[in-house]
Amino acid sequence: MAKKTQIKNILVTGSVGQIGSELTMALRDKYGADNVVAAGNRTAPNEELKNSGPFEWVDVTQIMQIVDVVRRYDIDTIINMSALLSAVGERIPQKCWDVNINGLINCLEVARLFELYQVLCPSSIAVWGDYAPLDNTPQETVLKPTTMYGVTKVAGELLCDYYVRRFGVDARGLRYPGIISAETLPGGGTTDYAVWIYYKAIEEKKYECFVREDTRLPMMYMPDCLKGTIDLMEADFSTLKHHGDFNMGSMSFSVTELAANIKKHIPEFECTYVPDARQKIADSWPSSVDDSVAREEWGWNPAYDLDGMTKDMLDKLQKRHDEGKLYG
Ligand code: AKB
Repeated sequence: MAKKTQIKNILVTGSVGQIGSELTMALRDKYGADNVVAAGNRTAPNEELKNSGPFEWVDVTQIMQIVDVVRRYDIDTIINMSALLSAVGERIPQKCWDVNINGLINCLEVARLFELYQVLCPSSIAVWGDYAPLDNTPQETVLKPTTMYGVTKVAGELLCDYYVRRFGVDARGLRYPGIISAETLPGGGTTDYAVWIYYKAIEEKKYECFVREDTRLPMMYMPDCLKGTIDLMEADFSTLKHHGDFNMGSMSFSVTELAANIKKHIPEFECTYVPDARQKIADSWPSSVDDSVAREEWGWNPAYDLDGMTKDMLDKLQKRHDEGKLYG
């Protein structure tokens, strides 16, 4: 079997999720609908995802299910978006480990055995915890997460780097901040409040936020997330000194600032605060990250700021609300 040398046929696991669904559509636009296989496990795909290209059921913890799709579609690149996020991971930590780590090592093993071109698996700001500087968190610093999700993301980064060094597998990853988008709702994360606030502002003109008003976390708008992910996928491997762990910054704001930004468009909007268990998770994460390494090594350069994102989010959600399909 010859080693695959380019991106041609892509498998996106976890394609039904918030990022996976939009990433699949962006990749279908770029690489051709038939060349991007969307895979999900249990949650049904929406009509657009199902009807725009191939869809397969794949449980990433079952390596033979990955092998089967890789063989049938001659896959060269796996984008592993399957993951349990921080809040749900605290409820079922063993399952979080199973999906996030056994699922990832299965993708890496398939890449090694079938000599695939590349595996990309996102990491997260959840890799940090106690002892890391919380402002402008550097690329290289202490990784001591306090959640199972964070533990799996640190282990996942190390696994990717190990497969690069030990087996020559091209494995890449970026530390996503909270991702904000208007298409597919997020599920099970701590940063989900930054998406729900927009939906509720349109629907009810009020939102009860599950973290304190002074909570400040790194965030990013989906178009930047898609662009950054595809740019890293397409970067020349020989220019990369890092592999599975690129810091990726964009914007950073407190909930008070986010609510005030929405109020500029919807003056009657009111946000109230009832912090729950997710506050502790948010408090363990940085407020901003230093992404100079990603900028240097593969040209990372986000386009959106808070004003631009808020306008775009509210325009999109208002249009859907007016058509009676805010939630799809
Ligand atoms: C979460 O909140 O768990 C995720 C993340 C920051 O990785 N959105």
